Amino acid sequence: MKERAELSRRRFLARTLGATSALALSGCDALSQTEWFPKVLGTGEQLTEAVQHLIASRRAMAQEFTEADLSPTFRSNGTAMPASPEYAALAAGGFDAYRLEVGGLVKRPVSLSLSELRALPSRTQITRHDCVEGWSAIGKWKGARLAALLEAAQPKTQARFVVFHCADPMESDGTSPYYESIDMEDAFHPQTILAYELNDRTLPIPNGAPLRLRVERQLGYKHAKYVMRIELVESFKRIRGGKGGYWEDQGYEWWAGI
Ligand SMILES: Nc1nc2c(c(=O)[nH]1)N[C@H]1C(S)=C(S)[C@@H](COP(=O)(O)O)O[C@H]1N2
Ligand SMILES: [Mo]
Repeated sequence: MKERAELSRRRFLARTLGATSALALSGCDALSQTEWFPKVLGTGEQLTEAVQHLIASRRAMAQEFTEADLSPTFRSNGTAMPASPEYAALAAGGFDAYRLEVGGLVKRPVSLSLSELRALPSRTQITRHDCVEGWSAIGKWKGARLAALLEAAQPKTQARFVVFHCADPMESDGTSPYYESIDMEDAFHPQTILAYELNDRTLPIPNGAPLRLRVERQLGYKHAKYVMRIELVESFKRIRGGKGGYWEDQGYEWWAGI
């Protein structure tokens, strides 16, 4: 039974990830191992009750709402159209040429088109977005589970954080693209998705097309829009300002849990 599930899972991933990755998949057993994840869970056994509570609350689900609760419009904040020629070209082509790159501390770097991302296990959720600037909105998001993507890329044991590199430059000279990061606990949380739909429609450009992060127990600025590349790292030391995000480098908290 277990073997069968594993096989079909493998076939699914092989199909999803294309021929090159399929070759690599067949030669390697690591998919079924996801080595470091059980290790993280396993450490719970040696922890005090207080710490276990903390971990349990970190696994808790963010509140979900119903269609009746949806905000009439989901506003855009921050960048509404990335000011880069590369992004403009992608958008002009309906994002057909878009590929999400996943690299850094992974055993199997992957590169996925939007249709490949749509073929990954998905989740749909109606949640409330809270921005530190003092507004909230309830939206319905559909996207690929980040956990499924990471399982395909196989994080190395040293990987501690997932960094999201975005398309929008934050300086007028076209440099310093927006970026954000989360830890593995949030990365593997069931509500953490790479969304390609908002309110049953293709994700609009002002809300982060073609792909934006939803990390539902964190404040708005953690939800990276226009995600182009995902990098697994052990620390933020060598990344930009070293604080794990564009706003974090300007003094915002890295941990924006709510
Ligand atoms: N790439 C990128 N991601 C971003 C931002 C941004 O300016 N660029 N703004 C952040 C902030 S502060 C918020 S509140 C949300 C806004 O998402 P929305 O435009 O869908 O409302 O995106 C976050 N992610
Ligand atoms: Mo925000």
